[in-house]
Amino acid sequence: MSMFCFQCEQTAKGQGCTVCGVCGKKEDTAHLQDDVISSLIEIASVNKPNDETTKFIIDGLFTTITNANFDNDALKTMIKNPKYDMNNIWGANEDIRSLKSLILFGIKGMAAYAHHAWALGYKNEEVNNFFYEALSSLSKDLSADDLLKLVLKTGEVNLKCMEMLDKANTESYGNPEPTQVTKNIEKGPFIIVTGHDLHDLKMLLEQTKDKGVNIYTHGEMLPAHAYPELKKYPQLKGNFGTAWQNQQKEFDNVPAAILYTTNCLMPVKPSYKDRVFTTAVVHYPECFYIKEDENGNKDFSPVINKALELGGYSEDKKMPGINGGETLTVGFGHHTVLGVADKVIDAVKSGALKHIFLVGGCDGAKPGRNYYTEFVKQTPADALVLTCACGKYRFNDMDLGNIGGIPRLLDMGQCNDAYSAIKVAVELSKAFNCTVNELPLSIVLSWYEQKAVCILLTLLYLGIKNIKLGPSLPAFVSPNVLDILVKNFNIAPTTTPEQDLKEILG
Ligand code: FSO
Ligand code: SF4
Repeated sequence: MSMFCFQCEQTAKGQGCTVCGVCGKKEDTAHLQDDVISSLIEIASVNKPNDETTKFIIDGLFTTITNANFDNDALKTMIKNPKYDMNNIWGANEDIRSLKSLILFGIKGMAAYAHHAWALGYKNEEVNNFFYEALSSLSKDLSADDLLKLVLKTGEVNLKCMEMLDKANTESYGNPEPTQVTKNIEKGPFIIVTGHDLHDLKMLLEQTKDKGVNIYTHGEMLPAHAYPELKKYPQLKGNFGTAWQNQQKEFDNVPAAILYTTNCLMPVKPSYKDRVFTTAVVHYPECFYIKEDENGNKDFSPVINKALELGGYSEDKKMPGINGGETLTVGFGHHTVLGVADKVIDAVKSGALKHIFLVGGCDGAKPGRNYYTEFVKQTPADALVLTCACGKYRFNDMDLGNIGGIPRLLDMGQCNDAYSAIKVAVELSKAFNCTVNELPLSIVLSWYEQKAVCILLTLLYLGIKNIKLGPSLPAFVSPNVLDILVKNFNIAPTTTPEQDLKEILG
């Protein structure tokens, strides 16, 4: 075995990548990523929380998330001695390994959210302190019971972290509002911006004012169109392509510059390598990296100049979604949805609205992921579908109609905007004087990488039961740990859309 990684859904044989990553991560890079984590465990164990160390920890964790950093030189700068021996974790009893993996992968996801909030000047002491507590616990000889408590605490703290990021985004850019987004690309120079970082997008929008360069969002950047302080820029035109796993096909020879602000970055093909730019924790060998200066500013002129040089398409181009739709509607965060809460409550009371589904999470390459398209297609006309994260590209270009003026498909935003779905569910449960589990609400998740792990842990911390999880269960959940999840939360793998809908709707 030359490497070991089982942190994401596409892990080899559903067990672990041991020769090279299915994601394209090579053995040497995998070892360096392990070294980043093992040095962070030591750093967290000996240091008292302070801003400089915390930022180093947050970025180090985020760096090792799936599809973010493939650059050995960049990884080497994040490794400090002494290092904890990760084999103590990977070689431990499988339940201990499983619980420690849930904590480690959960805090990697949470670090991504803390990173985005930090970029906007938002920090939370409890969130920051927990990075130290969780990392140092990985080197301790803790019982399964104690580790299980920390697993649920990861979910609890992640809720605070997502709340902080929601506050950071909405206070900086306003509350998302319903907005139609075109999938058509105008002729002329353009930049594709992918990833989750709204602050990077905002800087780019400022720097492309009157430059004759249009901006298209890609993947998880789509919700940006709904924020008043971002949508006001006329050059923010529309959304390019579908979810991350299609990028090698969709970016092939594209006459545009592409900026990655976060994962999910796939190995970059030679046909578009010269136009890929990365920033923050994203690195790829030989691709131009946009640095941050000491004042937190970034100079995106290399990206802008590349877009001008490439010139874009010579004619307007249609790039419909996977179901043929040419527009998407975004902007149904908690503020908008709770703004029509009375309508939703009346519709439930009158029987016009019988069920709410949250179909959220990541997309990925597995053929079985068309489950989510079929599931949403088959939801009955008296049901709402809330969604967030990149898995929605399987169905977000479909017109599902509306119930009493409320669109049946409500896009709440990025994966971190799972916070919005939680807030809406909690408010509805208060209005109906019941628990979230007693609402006519079902959660169907698709997971891929570690942000989905921390969101799942948050849902479990909240005591939410009957979650259906697909397209496969995490390799790092041992049979005994799964047993605990099934007994306490009745979590279940997705089966077929027909069977799951039948079971949910009785
Ligand atoms: Fe997707 Fe990638 Fe947002 Fe993830 S683009 S898979 S869970 O990074 O973070 O949903
Ligand atoms: Fe394998 Fe996923 Fe790890 Fe990549 S991130 S090496 S695909 S488990």
